[in-house]
Amino acid sequence: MYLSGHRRAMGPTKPCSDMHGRQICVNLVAPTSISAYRRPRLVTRAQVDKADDHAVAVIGRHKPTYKNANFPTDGEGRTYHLGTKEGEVAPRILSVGSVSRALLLSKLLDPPTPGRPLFQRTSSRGFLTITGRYDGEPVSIVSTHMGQPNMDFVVRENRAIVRGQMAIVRLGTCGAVQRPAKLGDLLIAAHGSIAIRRNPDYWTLMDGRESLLRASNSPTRNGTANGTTTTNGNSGAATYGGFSGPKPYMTSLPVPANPQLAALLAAEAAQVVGPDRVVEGLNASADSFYSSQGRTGSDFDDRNEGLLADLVAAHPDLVSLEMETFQLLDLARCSKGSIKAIGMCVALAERYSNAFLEYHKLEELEISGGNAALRALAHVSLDGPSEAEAETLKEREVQYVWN
Ligand code: R1P
Ligand code: URA
Repeated sequence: MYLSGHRRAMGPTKPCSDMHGRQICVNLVAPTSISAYRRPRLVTRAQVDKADDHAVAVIGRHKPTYKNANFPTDGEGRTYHLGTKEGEVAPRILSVGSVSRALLLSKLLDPPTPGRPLFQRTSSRGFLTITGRYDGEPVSIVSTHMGQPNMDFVVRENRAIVRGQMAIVRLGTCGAVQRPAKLGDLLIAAHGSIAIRRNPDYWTLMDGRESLLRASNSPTRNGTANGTTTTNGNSGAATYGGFSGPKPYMTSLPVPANPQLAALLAAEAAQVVGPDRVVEGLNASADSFYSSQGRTGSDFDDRNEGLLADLVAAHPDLVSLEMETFQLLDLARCSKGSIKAIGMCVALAERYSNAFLEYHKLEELEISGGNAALRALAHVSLDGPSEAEAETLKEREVQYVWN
């Protein structure tokens, strides 16, 4: 017997095991009556099995047992979030934001041999990996979803199952922050990337700060006496009437891109869309699409009205603003030389004019950018596995899905 929840808009529950082998309940997307979620009820095994008959999908259920809490993999060696194992992912990876972009760009891969379709796997967390060849070279396309934590999963879990040096190119969408970057251009993070983070301490400490300000009643550095500062720039504190306090948004120092991959990608992109549609510069990756990218509104107290202007003043070469490139370049920088990485984005929004790209143009540019990125990936030089690693791989008889 299992205790079913009573939350609104949820179907019946089904027992399954969590990563520690404990029984937990998960929701089934199945028809249910209103009375089913008014109060907790006991569900029998038979009812659960019956409910399963109607189930359309159960998302997020992990059947396998994971062993190592430090870096969980299942009995087959599949990673916890991406669900792939050694031999299924190529050392050359194209990371894209959405599943639809991954599927679209998989059409650019070399045609699979009859009877051997491209390798495709979707993990229980919705990460899609497609592996095939481009210009004869094994490549994988991975849908990374949104935000820096998802890029962290993609880079670390793929690093764990791929041998030898890797190359990762992100093809995303972004906002164009200033000219010369224009709507529909391909913006390459050749100058690296900075991170922008909303700083909750600014709001946490606001009450104390405002009383200090009232007491001192004096204007502030980079701000105003009523505390509506929108100061930005490198980490550090703003001063409020002589007292230090945090700023609402923090920016990191730049992390570099791989210069070889950046140059290859820029050349390939220029071939595909023309040099006047390719802009190389600095990227900024924010921890939100809204406040930390300087999008304003009246529902929240965001204190970000001056964010974009401050960013541009501090970084004259800033061209693109999105949400993942920083994490990719930062991990590549910390990968002990084992990952070459670069990011390129289609300018989907012009932040200085408020224009937004039409959908059909985006798809065309995703294809152009995809071709350029795949060509750069296929042709960048990478060191293969060490001799010792190659020997171990042979002994373990790893099967490669692209062979
Ligand atoms: C926000 O809409 C998403 O679009 C951008 C941002 O980085 C964020 O992931 O990239 P993708 O189009 O690759 O998802
Ligand atoms: N993606 C972002 O993160 N920002 C934009 O402005 C457009 C796409």
